[in-house]
Amino acid sequence: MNQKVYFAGSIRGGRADAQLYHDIIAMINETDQVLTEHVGDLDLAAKEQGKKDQLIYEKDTAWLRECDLLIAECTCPSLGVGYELAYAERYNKPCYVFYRRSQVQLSAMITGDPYYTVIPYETKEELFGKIREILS
Ligand code: 6IA
Repeated sequence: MNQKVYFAGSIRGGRADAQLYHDIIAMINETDQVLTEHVGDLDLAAKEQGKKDQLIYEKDTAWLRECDLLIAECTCPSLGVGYELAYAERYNKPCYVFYRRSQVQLSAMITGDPYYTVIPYETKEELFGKIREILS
């Protein structure tokens, strides 16, 4: 309850799962607080224009230091999400990494690092059930 959650999902890596990110964020926000709501913004491409990358980096790394835990959806590969995972490990933040096993073979740099809790799933119901367990 009321934990600060850093939700990580692909932005420039591709937006195929944007609706899923949106739904995950809404679900987490029912009980806890997502710091990174923009990841689920369905109109992000238009808003991204003109945003300074350095400001994005500074804001996101501040949130990474502030969060209680990180939840990442990694089916769509993203350099930024990989960076965020390494950054969160440096600050000893618990990290839960989700991906759809049938669609992607996750990088060995994530699955090979015992620090991360890697959770494969197939259905949205399964994913939501596991996130609820983590938050409870
Ligand atoms: O390499 P990627 O762009 O796929 O990296 C995605 C990850 O980096 C996400 O988990 C975000 O936390 C972070 N990230 C990437 N771009 C942005 C961003 N752009 N704003 C905040 N975090 C970002 C501006 C969007 C805004 C104007 C709505």
